[in-house]
Amino acid sequence: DHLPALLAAIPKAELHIHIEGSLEPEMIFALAQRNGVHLPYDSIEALRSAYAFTDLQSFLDIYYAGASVLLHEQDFYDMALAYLQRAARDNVVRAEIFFDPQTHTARGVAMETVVRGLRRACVDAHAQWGISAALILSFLRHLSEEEAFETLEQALPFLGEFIGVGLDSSELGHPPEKFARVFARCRELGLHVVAHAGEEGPPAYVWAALDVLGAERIDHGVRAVQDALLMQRLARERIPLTVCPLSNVKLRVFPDLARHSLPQLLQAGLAATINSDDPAYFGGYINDNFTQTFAALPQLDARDAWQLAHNSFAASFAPEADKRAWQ
Ligand code: ES4
Ligand code: ZN
Repeated sequence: DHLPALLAAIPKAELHIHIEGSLEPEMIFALAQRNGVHLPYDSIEALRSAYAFTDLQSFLDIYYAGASVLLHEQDFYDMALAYLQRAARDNVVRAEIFFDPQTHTARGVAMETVVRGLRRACVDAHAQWGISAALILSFLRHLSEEEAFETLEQALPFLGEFIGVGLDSSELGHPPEKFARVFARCRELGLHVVAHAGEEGPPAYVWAALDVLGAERIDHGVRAVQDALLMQRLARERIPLTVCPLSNVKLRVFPDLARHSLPQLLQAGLAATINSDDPAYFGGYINDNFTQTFAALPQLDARDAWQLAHNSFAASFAPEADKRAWQ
């Protein structure tokens, strides 16, 4: 069967990756040592064995603890460069990378430290491996809209350094409406707008992400299959969904890959893409997501693979000339 080799070799864009979720346990321990940060785990193995998630919140608690080792510009640079090198190996030619500034500014790390380190990695990765990379600032939805506005204020000096904003963290109880005004301001500033919706939350959160926030893409969105009218709209308007199959199984959105909604999404003509979300925590980078998903769902074939890769470029915020060249 040649499908796994094809899936690995196809050039693709990764549109849903949290850079803090690319921190491998080895790098968490190395940075903890370098920065003198105490970790509540005795070893790399002890940390890895804590990666037994039952839902989104149980993951987020460990993910935020892991990010506590990031203090200096060089830490953010090392993390992002390692991800981009690994992504280039998977034939990712374009990466649009989420970062969570509030996770760091809350610990006294300056916005400038975060953005400078991540941007320098994007520039160097492009020079070394030809990969095109851009940043998306993501607001934490479990925090207040006022805190999101403060974060936007801190990011204004760096408007040229990121291409858009997103919304992540604990979904249930934190609907898109909570951030209507800050997202309106972001749109006025000319930023692209995306939002996590329909991961653990209901289809109503996907509607609100589109109608209240003006989201151009929906991150996850896999619960849209529960709403036929929503499916029609997503298909008609070609609104991309950045799907993360291994994440969805680890966080129990689906019991296993064989019962993932991706085939239904593609069948309905939606612009779905495959992404890794938090590869260090969910057991695989983007090609692992492709190969394991296709192995579990035999109805997916080579044409679906080309469609998914095509969708990833069509959905990207890269310059149109680049998108044409990649497609
Ligand atoms: C996330 Cl899987 C997921 N969902 C929501 N927020 C997140 N932040 C990092 N990974
Ligand atoms: Zn995500």
